[in-house]
Amino acid sequence: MKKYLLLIFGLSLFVFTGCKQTGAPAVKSWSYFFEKPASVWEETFPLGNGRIGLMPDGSIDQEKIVMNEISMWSGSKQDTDNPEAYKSLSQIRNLLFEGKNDEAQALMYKSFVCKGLGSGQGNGADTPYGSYQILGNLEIAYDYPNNKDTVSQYKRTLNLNDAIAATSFKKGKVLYGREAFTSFADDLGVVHLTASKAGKLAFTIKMTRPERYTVSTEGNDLIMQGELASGTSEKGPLYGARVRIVLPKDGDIVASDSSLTVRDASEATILISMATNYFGKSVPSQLTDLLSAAGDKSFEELKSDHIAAYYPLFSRAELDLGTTAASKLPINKRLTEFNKTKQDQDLMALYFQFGRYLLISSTREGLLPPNLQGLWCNTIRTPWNGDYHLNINLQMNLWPAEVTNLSELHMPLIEWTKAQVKSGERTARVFYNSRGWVTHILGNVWEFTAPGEHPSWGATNTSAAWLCEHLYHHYLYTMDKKYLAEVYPVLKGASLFFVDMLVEDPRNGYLVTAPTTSPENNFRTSNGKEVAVSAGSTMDNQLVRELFGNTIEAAGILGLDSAFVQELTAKRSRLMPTTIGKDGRIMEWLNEYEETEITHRHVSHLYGLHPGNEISVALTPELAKAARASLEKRGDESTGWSMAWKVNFWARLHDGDRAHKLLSDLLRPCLKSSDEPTYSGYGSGTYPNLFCAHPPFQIDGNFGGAAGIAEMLIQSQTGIIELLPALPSVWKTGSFKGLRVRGGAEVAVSWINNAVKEATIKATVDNTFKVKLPVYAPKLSVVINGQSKSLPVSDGILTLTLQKGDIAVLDF
Ligand code: FUC
Repeated sequence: MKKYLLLIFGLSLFVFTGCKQTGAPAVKSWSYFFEKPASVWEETFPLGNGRIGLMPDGSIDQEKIVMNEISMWSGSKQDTDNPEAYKSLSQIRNLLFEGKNDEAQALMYKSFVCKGLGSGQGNGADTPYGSYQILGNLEIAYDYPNNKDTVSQYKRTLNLNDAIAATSFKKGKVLYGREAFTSFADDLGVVHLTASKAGKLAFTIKMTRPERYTVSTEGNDLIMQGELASGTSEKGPLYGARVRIVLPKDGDIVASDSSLTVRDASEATILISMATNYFGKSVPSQLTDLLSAAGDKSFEELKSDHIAAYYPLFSRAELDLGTTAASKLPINKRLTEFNKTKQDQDLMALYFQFGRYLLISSTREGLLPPNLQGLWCNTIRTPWNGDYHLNINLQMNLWPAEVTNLSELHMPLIEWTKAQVKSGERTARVFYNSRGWVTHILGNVWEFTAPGEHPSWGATNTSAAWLCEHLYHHYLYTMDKKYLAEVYPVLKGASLFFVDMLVEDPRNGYLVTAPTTSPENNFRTSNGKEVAVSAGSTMDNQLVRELFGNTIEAAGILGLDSAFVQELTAKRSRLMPTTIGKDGRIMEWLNEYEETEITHRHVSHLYGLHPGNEISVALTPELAKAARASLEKRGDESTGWSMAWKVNFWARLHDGDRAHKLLSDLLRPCLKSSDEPTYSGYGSGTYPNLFCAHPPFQIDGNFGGAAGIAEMLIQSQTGIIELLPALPSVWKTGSFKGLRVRGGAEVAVSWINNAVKEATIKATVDNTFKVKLPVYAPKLSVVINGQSKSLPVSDGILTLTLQKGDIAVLDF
């Protein structure tokens, strides 16, 4: 009997901890799979540890594993500040104020662009702007006892709980297994190969890349080295990879000049180290140091250390929307099925966890933020240089960071922002004769802050304001005053730029940004010309209002700069408020221009609805109604990231069913047929490996979609915690845990028949929290740290004062 009880206890411990001794709460098993090898790159699995990435394709005979490294950038630092630009600034402004936007834009094309080629129209790999690019391919040619034997039981799975990709199949009578991961503990790529029968594993490995590399061998190590283009006559960035094969049981390794061959083995572990000199360290020594640091660890040790380092991050948040039979389908079929029936809500929960998985895998403290493709690319000329686009894309990548409980993964973006300040100060001075710092739409790892080469999209100059929203956002979730004091100078510098740069528009007396755009939309002037450049745009007003507001608030918290606060307050009151046009929509510009592309993907003038916070259903119902009208006119159909943004917009408008509809659109299979994929993709939506399709693959939609799901479940931007603010009717019963709110708390909620059943709020700092009570739940009981409490409720809002670590359970 005793033994039996012990067994039950042991089993429940196993279930509770998810079998891992990490102390983190267990999440259910999250994975997806294919029943065939990848036929295009967008069917391979992304593995990454924030620095290095692997994408195995699971081929039976010739496997290709794409290798990535987050700092694998060509290019170099350059002076892009054009000293001639400022000379034409006042003329550009005068033309704008005279309504001659087309002439102003033409003058800008001549004079108000960066020095040099800029981003090279997205083809900057060989220029100083540079491009994020593939590190290389690890190619594995397998040799089977009988290559003609048939293959059966093929399965390839990406397990999100372990961050491991596994492939298994039978060839003849031998069962072959492969596991791959990018270790969070040892910072190495690890590929483990097994054969069920002794000595039946044989293969040859090589490394290749489209250009600029040499390969050699040294003992059992295969080495790739190279130099990327700097775009100048100076030396370019250096990179390398070193691959070592370990045979723990049997078999031989034979090295040629450029390959390693394994014969007669039962098991092999391939260790892959990758590095660049971007952070100032020698490539060869990083490569060997990483391999030596892993020492003689067995594969089992490498694997358990990796899981122990990764799982605590992944398991911080959980979402359960129930499962259906469709959950058991291979992912390509699952996507197709979902597109037909819209039944598989669990696919949306998987998309949420996949978004968190991608963030954990593509950025790491001390390194770089996720780029346009996160960490994963398979070419030299990555679309848009795989850079940091700052008129939404980079920012969207970090939307899930705070709310889905990965706050420290916000730091690489915050550090990257700080790193732009020096260059941005020079750009502010040279182009605008302003103090403070500015950056425009383009961003890379070389501190490019000047306007882009095409003013129609390159003139946007409120990107620093948008980045600063992230700096303040991190404070609102952590309430960390020491951190706030560190970033305050960055907010102040961004504000200072606008203090100097804002100019009075004589037509209406408002202070406006000029020249500017509303990314990247065009409008028709009264003389019928199509232009992008304007004086003032709604997004700029919203961003500057928010930046000034946050800077004022931060200065108040830190007790600093009272005179500057007064100046900001005065200027803030002279910005044009978000205004409703005659057609009932939010105006996108200062004037009611007619936009040339009514369904344009950017919905910049709704920045104040999301991620900003000046349009809300509760506080500004008229503006919320106008925002809805704007969205209706823009339509749902768009690029991947735009549909993801719209999930967030509809969530903020508290329309769960419409948010769900947009999420369903985002999950639409984007290839013509999942069995006959075309490489470049077909439309916007989702690739078979769950990557978001702009098209092409762009990771922002994955992150925006995951954040949108969180936004449907919890909101706190108005200072009040709203539980299930945009719950779609089809998410009838479910639960989440580990989502975070502003003010510093973690929230778990379960609901039944679309009504909150129980909510748990755990304070991560001492604070007072306001919770909006659902109107349909009058029988509230509140228990704090196990003790029943009777607390004040006023206007349907419950006030909870908690100390760090306190747990309040609200039972509805
Ligand atoms: C912006 C968007 C495009 C694309 C590019 C990387 O310019 O307008 O759609 O996402 O960034």
